[in-house]
Amino acid sequence: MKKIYLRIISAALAAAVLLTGCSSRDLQYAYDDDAPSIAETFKDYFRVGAAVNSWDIADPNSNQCKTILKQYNTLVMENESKPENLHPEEDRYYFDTFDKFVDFCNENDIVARGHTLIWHSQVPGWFFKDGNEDASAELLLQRIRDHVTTIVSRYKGKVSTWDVVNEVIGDDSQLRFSDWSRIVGDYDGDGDKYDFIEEAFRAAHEADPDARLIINDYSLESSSSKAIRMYNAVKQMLSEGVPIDGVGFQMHIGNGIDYEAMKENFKIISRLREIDPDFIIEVTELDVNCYGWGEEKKDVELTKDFLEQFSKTYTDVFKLMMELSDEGILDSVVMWGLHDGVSWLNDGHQNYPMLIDKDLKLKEAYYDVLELVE
Ligand code: 9MR
Repeated sequence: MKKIYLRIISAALAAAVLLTGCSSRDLQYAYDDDAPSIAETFKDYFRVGAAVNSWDIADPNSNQCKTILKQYNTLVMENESKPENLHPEEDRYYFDTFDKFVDFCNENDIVARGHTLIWHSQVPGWFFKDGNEDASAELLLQRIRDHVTTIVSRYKGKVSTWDVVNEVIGDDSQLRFSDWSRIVGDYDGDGDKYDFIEEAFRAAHEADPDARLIINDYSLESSSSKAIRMYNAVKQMLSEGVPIDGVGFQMHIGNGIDYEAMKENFKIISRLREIDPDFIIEVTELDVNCYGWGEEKKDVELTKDFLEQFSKTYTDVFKLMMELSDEGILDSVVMWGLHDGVSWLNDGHQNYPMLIDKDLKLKEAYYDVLELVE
């Protein structure tokens, strides 16, 4: 009789698994003492980190903070170290929040990343103005130098990697037309308009010669024309002695990717090693959007097929990143958010882009990714 009951129970469980797409795995909370750690698992390949906010690390006893300490060995601030937050007015820097973040990282052996020194978004308008007029190229270059020097030298030896410039290549794969490129233009007359970028990298390198300096952008993994444009721009700047150490692939990807195309696009940027043998790639903002870009958003159903695809997307990406690590070109991977509940991709519709769900529970895909490591 007991046996029959057991059979009925296990058949019911199997049916539930089929219907819900959940396996019989016992999913743990990311902060559980006996939960695995993604950073620890991948330690021979690359660091693994997340974008966080000051409130996530404010209370060491919170589940968020325990998750961070358990799961990650590199961190970046999602918004609080951007120009509008660090340098809202010309004569006023606001360092408190970032100081605390950097101290938290340093005290806990976590590699701190700085995001971002120069960007066309989340930047205060004063940079580009001189009274009611546009600032001159000279004035803007001077402001770039002051801004970068002040920030990078304050965190010398404490912030090991900076996204010096962010998203300078546009969707059309041309240098983005922004106030930075418009005003500074081809200041040195050498035929390119990378001058604002060059000034930022040079100032950052002078302020902290040991800091890793990254040029960060999106869609590099999916758009070969953008990857080629990035390759050409960096090649040109390296030939002029601009101290760029690596390219950051943001990797805001969709659920389902063209693996071969992604691999080819990484290869394009890897070829910068022919110019600088130490050139590196970082993955800086990884997440998997459950909705296609521009697609009408109906609440996603977490069907078995959907979850399998989600897991495959993540495992494919991690597989490729492990190969890149084996080639010695990638050593840092950062996820853009701590868990599903706080992702920037929740814009009115619940999204499920991370490996940790909104209750801080580890997802099936998380375990699948960890299984890639023997
Ligand atoms: O996640 C960030 C979100 O909270 C902000 O509202 C947004 C403002 O532009 O920036 C988001 O972070 C972006 C990052 O700084 C650069 N790459 C794209 C990220 C997602 O938009």
